[in-house]
Amino acid sequence: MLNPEVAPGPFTDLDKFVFESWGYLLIPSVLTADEAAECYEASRRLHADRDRAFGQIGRGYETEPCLEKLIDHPAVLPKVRGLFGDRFILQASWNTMQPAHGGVGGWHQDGSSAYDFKQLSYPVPLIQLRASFLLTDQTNPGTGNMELIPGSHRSQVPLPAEIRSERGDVPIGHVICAPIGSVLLFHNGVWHRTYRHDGDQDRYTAHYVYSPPWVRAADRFDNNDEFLDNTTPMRHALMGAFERPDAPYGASYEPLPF
Ligand SMILES: O=C(O)CCC(=O)C(=O)O
Repeated sequence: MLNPEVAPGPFTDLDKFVFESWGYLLIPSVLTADEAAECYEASRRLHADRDRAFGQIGRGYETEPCLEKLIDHPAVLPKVRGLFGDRFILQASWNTMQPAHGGVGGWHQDGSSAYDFKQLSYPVPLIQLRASFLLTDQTNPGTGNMELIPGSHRSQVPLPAEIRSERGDVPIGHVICAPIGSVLLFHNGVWHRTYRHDGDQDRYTAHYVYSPPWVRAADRFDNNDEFLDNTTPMRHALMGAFERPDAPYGASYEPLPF
């Protein structure tokens, strides 16, 4: 299957071309099967108190060390830096559960329905760059894959309303097939949905969303002080926690401690 596969780590000129063309990259097998299994168990704990229905839980990094480690994973962070430069934040982290035998999700672009990113400019700017760690094997279609429409972040027209309301198929829909532990990195403007899941095991995916520093966090109103006190300098900085001496987000905004 044709996949925009790239190597972990440095963001190369070819990575940039692939990302600009399709709006996403796939880094295969970033986590070992054991690491992914540890994150899977952590995900189960996060979702333990809710119904077994599709749903997303934020801030898992505050209580689950294996999910905290993914915030600045060395296979992924250089790509985020390559796209955003030296100043960006973790805008949100969502841990998604799709129950066994779950159907397809609705097509959408990421952003804010309160003020759509496409009101800002064309093409839709890169405001939310998402790294999705696949915590289950998704080498075959029908395993709770993500489905993306390549290049759709540049489409001047929306996906037709009837396709969206019927959750219909699209001839250029790309069902991402990748082994456990792979990472999908994608632009907020790419139309995407959750693909169907025919398997017997609930599917969990750990999503990490990076943004310019002035974007408001979406998984928290405030940072958790205990987490900030105990985490690494890089993760502390990625939470957007810094002293604002005079002009917030001005020249005093320190680059990340790479
Ligand atoms: O199925 C998932 O894990 C992600 C769902 C989705 O499309 C989203 O969070 O925007």
